Amino acid sequence: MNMYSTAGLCVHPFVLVGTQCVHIIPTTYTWHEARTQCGLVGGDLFVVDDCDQYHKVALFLTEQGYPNCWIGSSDEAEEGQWRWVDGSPMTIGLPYWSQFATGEQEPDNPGKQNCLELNCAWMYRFSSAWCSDARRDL
Ligand SMILES: [Ca+2]
Ligand SMILES: [Ca+2]
Repeated sequence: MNMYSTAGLCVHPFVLVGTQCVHIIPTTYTWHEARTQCGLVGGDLFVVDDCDQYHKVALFLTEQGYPNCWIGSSDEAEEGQWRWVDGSPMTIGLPYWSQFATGEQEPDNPGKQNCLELNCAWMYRFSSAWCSDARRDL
C-alpha cells in the first residue's frame, strides 16, 4: 500500500521508494480485504501513474524477493476499464501488462479476473487476477 509522505518522510512501517511511502502487508488477503487493511493504517492499495516510479518499486520488490501482491486497480465497475482506487484511469498500460510465452497478453479472462496484481514471475508486471484470491498487498 502507499500513503503520501510529508516532506519526504515516511511513518514506520512505511519506507520511501522513489517518491512514495510504501509498505507490504505480509498476511494474505482477498483484494477487497487487502484494501480494508490498508485503510486501517491510513493508506490505500498501491497506485502508480509514473513509469519511472513504477520501475523503482518493481526493483524494490525484486530486491526483497516478494511474491505476487495486490495493487490498487480493478475493472469491477466496468469490464475492461481499469481504474486506480483513487478514481484515476490507468495511464501506464502497455507494455506493463504481463505477456505469456504463448504471446497472450494480460489482462486475460475478461469478466472473471477483475483485480490487479503485480506478478513476480513476470518482473512484477500487471496481471488481472480473481479478486477472491489471497495475496499480499502493496
Ligand atoms: Ca476484468
Ligand atoms: Ca490474468
